[in-house]
Amino acid sequence: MQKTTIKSLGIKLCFIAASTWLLFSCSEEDEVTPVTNLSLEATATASSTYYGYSADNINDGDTNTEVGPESSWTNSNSSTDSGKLPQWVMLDFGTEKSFSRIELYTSEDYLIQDYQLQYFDGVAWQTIEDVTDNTFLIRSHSFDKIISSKVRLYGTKGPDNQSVYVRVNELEVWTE
Ligand SMILES: [Ca+2]
Repeated sequence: MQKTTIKSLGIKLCFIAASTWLLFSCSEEDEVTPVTNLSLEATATASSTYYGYSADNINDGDTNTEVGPESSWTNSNSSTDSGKLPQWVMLDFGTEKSFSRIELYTSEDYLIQDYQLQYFDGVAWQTIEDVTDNTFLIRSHSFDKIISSKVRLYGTKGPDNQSVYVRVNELEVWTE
């Protein structure tokens, strides 16, 4: 799902009636805030990662939903303590950002089922959305504006055919 980015216009707009050359409006336009996917400038890390997979796949701008190490992140081997659910994958913006929509792309035929989207309030993680029994390959989450420097997906259940692995192919965090 490609979103259009509106370029910021910091220019003075003047409208001139061509027929009379009469200036009837000349005003400073409020700066247009571009709708931005903050994820692309964020750093991605995870609580654990399966061999060959990468947290970097969740914010590389590629919304391919194919299953596999080339396209997604998943937690490490579930037979080890470090790979057991819950597991998380996080985006760190570096500074506080304002956002109100998150788009999740998971893996075809291996949909993440149960997860929370969370933000860091400076002290603790707070839940934005608590999703159970997800059946969407691509799922949109809209909410009241949040200001935070970090967002994470906290995964608690993968697909029925591999419930111990939670898979994320892309996590977009939009300013609006
Ligand atoms: Ca990706």
